[in-house]
Amino acid sequence: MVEEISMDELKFIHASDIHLGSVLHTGTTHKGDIGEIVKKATYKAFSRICNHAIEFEVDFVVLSGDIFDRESKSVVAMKHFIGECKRLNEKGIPVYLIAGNHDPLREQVNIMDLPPDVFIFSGDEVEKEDFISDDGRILARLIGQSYKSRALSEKIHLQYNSGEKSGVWNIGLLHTQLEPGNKNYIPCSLQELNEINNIHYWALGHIHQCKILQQGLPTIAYPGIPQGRDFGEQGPGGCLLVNLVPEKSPAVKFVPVSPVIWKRIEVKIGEGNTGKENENPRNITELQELLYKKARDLVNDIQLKPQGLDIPAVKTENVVEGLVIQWVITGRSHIHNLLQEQDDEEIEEVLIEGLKSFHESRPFLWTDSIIIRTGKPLPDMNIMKKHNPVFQEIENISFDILGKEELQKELLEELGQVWELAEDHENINETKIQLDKETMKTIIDQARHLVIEKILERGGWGED
Ligand SMILES: [Mn+2]
Repeated sequence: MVEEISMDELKFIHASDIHLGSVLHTGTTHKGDIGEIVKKATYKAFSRICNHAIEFEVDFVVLSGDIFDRESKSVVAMKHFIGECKRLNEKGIPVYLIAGNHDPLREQVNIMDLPPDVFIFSGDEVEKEDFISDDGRILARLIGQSYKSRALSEKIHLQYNSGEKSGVWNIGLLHTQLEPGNKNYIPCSLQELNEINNIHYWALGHIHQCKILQQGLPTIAYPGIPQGRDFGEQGPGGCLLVNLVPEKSPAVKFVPVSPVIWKRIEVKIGEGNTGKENENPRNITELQELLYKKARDLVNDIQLKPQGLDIPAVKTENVVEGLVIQWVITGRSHIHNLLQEQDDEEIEEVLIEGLKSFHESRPFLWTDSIIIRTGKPLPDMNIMKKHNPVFQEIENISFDILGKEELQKELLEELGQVWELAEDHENINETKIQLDKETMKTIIDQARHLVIEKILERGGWGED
């Protein structure tokens, strides 16, 4: 589709969904150092993006929407943004940005003046802006359109064809959910993007998870949110460093910048873990010790690349200042009965108490919550299945539901109106419980175990 052309190398940073000025939902108001780190996290993440732009001597910075968190851009967020853009401009680095659904242009004028080399694409039509080299040649053409309101339902990408046949890198900025049926955030598909001529790199925004949807020409990528704000935005966030080299595939690297990382950690205890030291705690003290050891490992070995992302990460100094952790304790263990006898909140309080020293370490580790989802030890499932086919049947049904979409929809109806299977993450109904894949699996696993437990309680499982 895209012609190979001989032109200059180009290097730029692609970031999106900065959500400057939004708060991290850490639950409590933190005092002292942790409070400061949390409060400044989104600002710091953006400053680091700009630091890297300067350090890597990029040609320009591309921001694919939702730079701010609210339409009424807070003056503090705006001031920070302007300061950072000035810093880039002084180094000769321009900024190209589109407004997204969280910071649409509306009709209003900006509450503060922007530095000269910050280009905001129009909200009325698709615009093309040339990036020109010091010696006056056009090196790249940036193509984009801003959101004017909270939704953009036209297929604007169909007008992104640059018309240029060769000699110029074409970069498309698009803030989209990338779903053909989605009317709010530009109905669009991967195939449609591939069919637009001459775009070498699609700089997408809106999805908060870093995803390289396609490598080669064109490369299609979401950088994700640089600083997550809750457990829906787990793992290290960052931006993308993109190198466009003639006659080669674009080289894309992940650059971690999040000061704070959210992470849900499953700690599986009990049966099946007996081989591992200390992973079968017999009482609360041993469970405390196990969590302490896990916390220490987490702090000492922080992963700076999102899980499952298959591009290299730029090696940076350790940028993480803190971890916010939700512990989920699972597994079948004899400790289960002991935990059941106690008040959940009291158990949580005592376990969190055992992790308090990590508030002082850097990076800190803050325990948001501890969820206990343990079960009674069960006889060996394989032996049970051999003796009584009903256990095999139970397993088949639960695997069936996890694999078939129709069955999941049926299950949703059975579960009742408090549950919702939202496809559009921006239009989540806050009064409903989201049935994402992970939650669905947890419910089905728990249901399966409950059924098995009940059968066993009623006496025997066909054991001779
Ligand atoms: Mn968005």
